[in-house]
Amino acid sequence: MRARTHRYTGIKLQLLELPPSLAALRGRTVYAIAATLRPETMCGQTNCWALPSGTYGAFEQKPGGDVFVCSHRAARNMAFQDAFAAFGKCEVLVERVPGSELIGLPLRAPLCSYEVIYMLPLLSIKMGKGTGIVTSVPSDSPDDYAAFTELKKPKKQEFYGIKPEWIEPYEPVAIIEIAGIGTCAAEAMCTKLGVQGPGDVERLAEAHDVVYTQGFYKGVMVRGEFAGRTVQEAKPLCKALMVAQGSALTYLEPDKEVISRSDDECVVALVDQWCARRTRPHHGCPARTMPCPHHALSAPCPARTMPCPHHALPAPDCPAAPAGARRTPCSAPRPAR
Ligand code: ANZ
Repeated sequence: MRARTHRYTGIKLQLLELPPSLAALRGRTVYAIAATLRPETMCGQTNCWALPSGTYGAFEQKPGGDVFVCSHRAARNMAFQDAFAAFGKCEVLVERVPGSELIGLPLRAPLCSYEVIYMLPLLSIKMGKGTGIVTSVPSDSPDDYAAFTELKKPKKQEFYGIKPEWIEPYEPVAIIEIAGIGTCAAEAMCTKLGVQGPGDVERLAEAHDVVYTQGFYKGVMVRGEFAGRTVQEAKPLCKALMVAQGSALTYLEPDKEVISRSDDECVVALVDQWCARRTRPHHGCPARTMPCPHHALSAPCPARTMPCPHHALPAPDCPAAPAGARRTPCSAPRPAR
């Protein structure tokens, strides 16, 4: 089984109030970190989701600095990617932050069209994916649209103990126009396919595939800093903007659970490591190193480190690599010699 990596953007949603478990952190800047693969959709946020039965932690970015609330698993991955003061270590300020305590907290979210949004419950959150906190864009995510629409029902609000003011003033925001579908593609596809609600997994999966694919290839931004640009253009621009503002970070994690021989759960670590492919090309000559795809040289990249052939990530010291790239993230085992 070969694991790949997911490169998430961790969106920093500032907690404007602290729950009882975080009371000792009063006066500190505390962020819920939501993992997304769609940074270009952040101007469409209407709320954030947490798992009420989930357990989160609070982690200090550096001594006296900002505090991140996310799953322990995500914090461990981040710790091996220079997100915290010491490589490989996360300073746990609060071990147990119950998801139920996060529900109803007001948040300030980057690039969001609403000044304040609220944390709401979502039962389909997987604690083994991303940070366990998900920012909600009902205009372009069918899953968010179905869950958001469900929580607009007074009976559901009563059931989950949700105050109407946490959801009623909020509506999906038109942010991307997709030719043939329109703006608010999630609503359009859920209606077209007759999605019955958040539990209608099959139809939601179909809507998800259509909205994601069509949005990626045909979508044009109609709101925000990059209005007029295609989704493909806006994606890296929005991400870079938020990272430059300090309102987001990039982090990677394995796309599936990887357990080592010592029975530890593996993380993605930024390490000074050369990944060399030793497979034989078709003409039978052993290939010792990979040429750098940026330079398209037949010899190895002149830079200090090589791109990892498992993940095809750019060489950090390669002139074509994005600014800030330092080391080669690689979660794959070294090829056998
Ligand atoms: C904002 C957003 C906007 C998202 C948008 C999607 C569409 P997939 O969809 O499988 O490729 N996500 C992140 N962590 C999650 C978790 N622990 N449990 C459930 N869902 C989670 O995965 C990427 C998307 O899954 C992420 O991007 C996040 O929702 C959701 F128009 O963020 B997205």
